[in-house]
Amino acid sequence: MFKFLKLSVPASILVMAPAIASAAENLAQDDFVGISFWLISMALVASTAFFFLETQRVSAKWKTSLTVSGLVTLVAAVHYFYMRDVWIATGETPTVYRYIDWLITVPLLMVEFYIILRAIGAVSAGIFWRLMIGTMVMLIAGYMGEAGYINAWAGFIVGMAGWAYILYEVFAGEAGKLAADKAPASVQSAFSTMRWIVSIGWAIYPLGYFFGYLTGSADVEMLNIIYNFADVLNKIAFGVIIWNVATSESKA
Ligand SMILES: *C/C=C(C)/C=C/C=C(C)/C=C/C1=C(C)CCCC1(C)C
Repeated sequence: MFKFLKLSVPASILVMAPAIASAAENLAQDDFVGISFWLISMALVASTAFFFLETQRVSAKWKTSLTVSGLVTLVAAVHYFYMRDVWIATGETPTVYRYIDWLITVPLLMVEFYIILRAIGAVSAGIFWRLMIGTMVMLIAGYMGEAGYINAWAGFIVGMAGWAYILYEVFAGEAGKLAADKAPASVQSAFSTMRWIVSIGWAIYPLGYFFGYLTGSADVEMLNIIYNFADVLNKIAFGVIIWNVATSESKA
């Protein structure tokens, strides 16, 4: 398994290299949105290599968590290559790629919550399904609203309800209680940072929806830069928090 990872990380980076190189010629010096897409795609590639390689350093029960963190940044890196190209070629917001990315990475981040809890003791499968249902309601409603299948406000309101349900589960529901009661101190602090990311960090996306689509007042450039840095926080920083607890718990 880890021999496979050792080989596959450099191999996957090599496979991505042509796509990385071809876009570089078209990137204008003053295209700061394009530059932010570029920077973040590279940061995501580097994070992926880092999380995968670090699985070798942590104890068995933490390996899955780090692997999932690496999958999140890997999936996002590939989407960022596409989004960067769309932006550079058209100057338009690559909405559909963002949603496809979210549809894969957000459930993986929810799986992460569940795995963290499982690493410290018995958890019910109900937690997993409730987090998953909240995620799906949030994203499907958001996409249907943005793509015009349903009323934009209806999509927003239903999506907000899905997010509220996730927040309820991680703060006050079974997941929240479990972490508060049973977890060692380092896991508790990681869990609490993770849930602040899910509330404050994730709030950036519905704000983008609100200002970008519902009221139409945001400018496209600002919106994309904000989304891009939100992804650094919610994907890379989220992974680093898990890496931190995984390495310190493995030493203990
Ligand atoms: C890595 C990507 C992440 C963490 C994306 C998260 C996306 C959201 C939290 C989106 C939330 C939305 C709502 C709460 C309301 C409806 C519109 C959405 C889908 C933008």
